Amino acid sequence: MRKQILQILIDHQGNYISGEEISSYLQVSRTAIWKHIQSLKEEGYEIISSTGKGYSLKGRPDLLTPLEIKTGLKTKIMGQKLFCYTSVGSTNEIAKKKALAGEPEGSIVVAEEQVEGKGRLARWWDSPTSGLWVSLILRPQIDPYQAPHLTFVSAVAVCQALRRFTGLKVMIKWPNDLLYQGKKLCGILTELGAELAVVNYIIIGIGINVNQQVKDWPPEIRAKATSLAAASGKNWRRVDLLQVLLEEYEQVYQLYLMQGFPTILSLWREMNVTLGAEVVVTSREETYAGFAEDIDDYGCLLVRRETGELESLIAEDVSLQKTYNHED
Ligand code: BT5
Repeated sequence: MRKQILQILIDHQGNYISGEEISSYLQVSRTAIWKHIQSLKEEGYEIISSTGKGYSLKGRPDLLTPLEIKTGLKTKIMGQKLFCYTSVGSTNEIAKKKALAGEPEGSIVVAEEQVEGKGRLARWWDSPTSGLWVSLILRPQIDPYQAPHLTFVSAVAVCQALRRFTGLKVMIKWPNDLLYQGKKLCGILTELGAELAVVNYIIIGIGINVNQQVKDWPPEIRAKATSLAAASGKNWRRVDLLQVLLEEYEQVYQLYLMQGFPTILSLWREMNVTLGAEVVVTSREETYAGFAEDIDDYGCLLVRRETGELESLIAEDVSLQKTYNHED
């Protein structure tokens, strides 16, 4: 009921709508409408009530609540079931438990902050309340060796969402980073729950720096991280970004399921900064320079060493020799 009332107020934003009209749309009493309006106000919605005119919505909180996320969400599966928290260790850890408990594909876990946000290879992820930290549960019918494809699906979907939402020319760096002008704006963590031949679930953790300011960064990442606010000079509503993200994700994921990896890879090629670049590769054993030639069918990066051998990389760290300005 509150979602329907909120939707009506949003549809009439800038104008007033009377309690009588709302109650006749929804077939409930005006007193019931009044009570729902009071509880919306308590949640942070700015609603003006004027005698003779009715109600007018002046402002919505940027809170990651089910009501805010679902109102106006245009997806069929992504985010249709959601778990929202104020503070968690890691949304990926919660999503894993939900997946094991049988929650369906498209369920999401989102939190205002993470106190133990995770990066790849047991690294940390700084996750204060000004960012967007979300994990998606997927259950694709693919073989476990194809799971890295989902990192490509995710990078393309998030890149498209960020470009559509902000107009900024965000780029992808293999395997899991989204950059703006060479600085990290978003990281993706893909985790697989599988038996030898069957994928049970895949968790896609997406961390987007939204409204953090440069001074907010821990010193070790200050020079290499950025946020949408730092890049654009203004703050962004995380709820609206999440809705765009879920819509783009659903569309790119469907494309993958119907047309396979080659279609996603060709989209990825248009948005990436790694292929064709001189790179430095850091693996567990060594660090070496090379040239990033191509991506294979499994999503591995093919790097030609200066000595001529071709290496196939799965999850090593690759840094670009030069910082390219992709606004040019
Ligand atoms: C990643 O790892 O980039 C994957 C990050 C995934 C985060 C999401 S948030 C929702 C979900 N729940 C989780 O617990 N995780 C996922 P990696 O490529 O390993 O990068 C980690 C490195 O990036 C760290 O070692 C730092 O150097 C740097 N870093 C940490 N926090 C950052 C931030 N907020 N922005 C930019 N760089 C950061």
